[in-house]
Amino acid sequence: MPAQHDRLCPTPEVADALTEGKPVVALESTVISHGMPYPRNLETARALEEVIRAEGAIPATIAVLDGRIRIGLDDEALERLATGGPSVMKLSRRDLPVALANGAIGATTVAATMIAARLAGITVFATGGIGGVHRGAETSFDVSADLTELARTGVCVVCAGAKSILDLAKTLEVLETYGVPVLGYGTDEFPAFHSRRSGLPVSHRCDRAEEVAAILEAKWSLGLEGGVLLANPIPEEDALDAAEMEEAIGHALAEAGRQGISGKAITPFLLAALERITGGRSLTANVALIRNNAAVAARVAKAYADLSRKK
Ligand code: PSU
Ligand code: MN
Repeated sequence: MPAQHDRLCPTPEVADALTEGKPVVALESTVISHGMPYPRNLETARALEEVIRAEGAIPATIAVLDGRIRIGLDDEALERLATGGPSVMKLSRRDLPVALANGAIGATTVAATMIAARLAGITVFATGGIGGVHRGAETSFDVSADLTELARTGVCVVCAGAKSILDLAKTLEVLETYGVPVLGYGTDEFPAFHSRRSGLPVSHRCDRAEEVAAILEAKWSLGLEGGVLLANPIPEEDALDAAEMEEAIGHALAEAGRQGISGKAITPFLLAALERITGGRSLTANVALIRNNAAVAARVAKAYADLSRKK
């Protein structure tokens, strides 16, 4: 049963699907408003919903509009998020109450989308890459709230790993400390977003959606709080060369340093810089991997719904 909450506003389709125990996949909106340029962001947002439907699940893109958390967006809402530029707030856990109280328009990060999904009763969420421990965090203390959210909120997040703008080894260490299972989908290695490999192991490999669903069921039936990270590598044909990306990331980080960018602005800044440096190829890869994650998330949501029905 979906939760009732006066700040939550699911579409009738999503509300019905949740009541009937049908598979639903949550999608975030920061990637639309701050992760990709217009019009690719809008095209991608629409395409992700289609991919999820084609797999037999219901998509629910999440954002804050007019003082409410919207679970499932119509095309007009998607367009507002895609074209709003800097007027759209980037909302993580700390920003959610402010945006709601002020009636602002806000795009939810992985952390905030997890919170909203959990409140609505959605268990599977597809994104591109999660936030993590930034390079140099030992002096900047910049660790994304996405990691703390994974520690506390029971949602399965399907991602393509994390970009190596982050320190992936430290990110995995923090996830281990927080007790978050990091499952590799068809891989033993944590993928590095644009490339399939990072050289770092995942905690467990799963080759089928049913295995993932069984782990989710076991974790939550035990009352273990917190999420599960399913790391799904970018398709081989869309992957970019790791050494080339490393060089591009070096340039992007240096540029951020010169301009003194920090805090919540750093991730969007680096994404835009990478796109410029790679002549748009990082964006093409980003679109391909998110689509792939949406399809896998739909399969996991279906497998989990099947398990829940049998209980
Ligand atoms: N990484 C990406 N693309 C993105 C993001 C991260 O490759 O769009 C977004 C996600 O919404 C993620 C957020 O939750 O950035 C992390 O921001 P921060 O590091 O400020 O927590
Ligand atoms: Mn940060």
